[in-house]
Amino acid sequence: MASLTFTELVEIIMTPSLPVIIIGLILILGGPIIFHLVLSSSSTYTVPPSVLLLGPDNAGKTALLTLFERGTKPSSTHTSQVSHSIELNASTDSVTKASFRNHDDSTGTHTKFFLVDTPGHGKLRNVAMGKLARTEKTKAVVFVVDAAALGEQETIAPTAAYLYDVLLFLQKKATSKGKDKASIPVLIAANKMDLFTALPATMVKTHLEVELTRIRASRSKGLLDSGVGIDDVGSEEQDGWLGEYGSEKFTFQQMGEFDIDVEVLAGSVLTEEPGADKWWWWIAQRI
Ligand SMILES: Nc1nc2c(ncn2[C@@H]2O[C@H](COP(=O)(O)OP(=O)(O)OP(=O)(O)O)[C@@H](O)[C@H]2O)c(=O)[nH]1
Ligand SMILES: [Mg+2]
Repeated sequence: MASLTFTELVEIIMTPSLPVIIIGLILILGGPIIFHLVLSSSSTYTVPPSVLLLGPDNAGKTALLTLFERGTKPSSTHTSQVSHSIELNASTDSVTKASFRNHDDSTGTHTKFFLVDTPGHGKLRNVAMGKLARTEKTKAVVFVVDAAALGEQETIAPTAAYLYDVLLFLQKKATSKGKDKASIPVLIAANKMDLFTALPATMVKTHLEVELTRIRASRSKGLLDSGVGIDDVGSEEQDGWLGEYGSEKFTFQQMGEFDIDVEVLAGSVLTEEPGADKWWWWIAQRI
């Protein structure tokens, strides 16, 4: 057996016998499957995560995307009518911390991700919500608001209404049973802090919470006031309720029940101070 010559070996392989046929079949059929598994598990073949820029029109989404893309403040932007996505690299290394200006990705570890700009106009809301519903691998949502205009009722009402829809969508996604179940964190980027009318982050937060509470009450059609107890309410009504069911006031903290982290951070696209570094850092930590 030990002195098996080459011709003898070839003879054994070429003789049609059951083991040889079985091994041959396994190689032919299993090869492509193994090859596929190896390829699909390697990182080069996976789609980078996405971060969605949402928020009403004129909030500064496109300006922010341009700043992150070029590293310099944008000169002018137009109202967006379509979604636009760019590829960026973020790093959580302390050296390159918060530096979207540093486009040199030779140092440290970087994570590639897509930043997706959406149109904010109410008539194009379906485009943005469609992106939210369809974009696979959405890792985070950045909801940009104009903090300088948020003190006015004409701005806060539509802004909060949009935010309500986004948070409710994410809440449903977090409680869904399907395989697309996910808890996506939300950053409320309080933009335009350079303007003197800008509300500080804490006020942006409370103003939005008050308005979201109002919207929640009106959308529940006064259900709780009508004498129907919480226990009598069907699951359908509960599904449309944002945050802790039956609570009097909505707070962003209630989204924690669904593992959804909501944070409000102040900044500005057009000036260095306070700048957009905090937002970049927030994104870098979540992708
Ligand atoms: N003062 C000030 N103005 C800003 C800031 N960021 C953006 N803007 C201005 O706000 C306006 C709207 O910015 P965009 O980026 O076009 O707004 P958008 O959110 O993309 O709006 P839509 O595309 O309509 O949804 C532009 O004139 C910007 O120059 C900021 O931090 N400070
Ligand atoms: Mg835009």
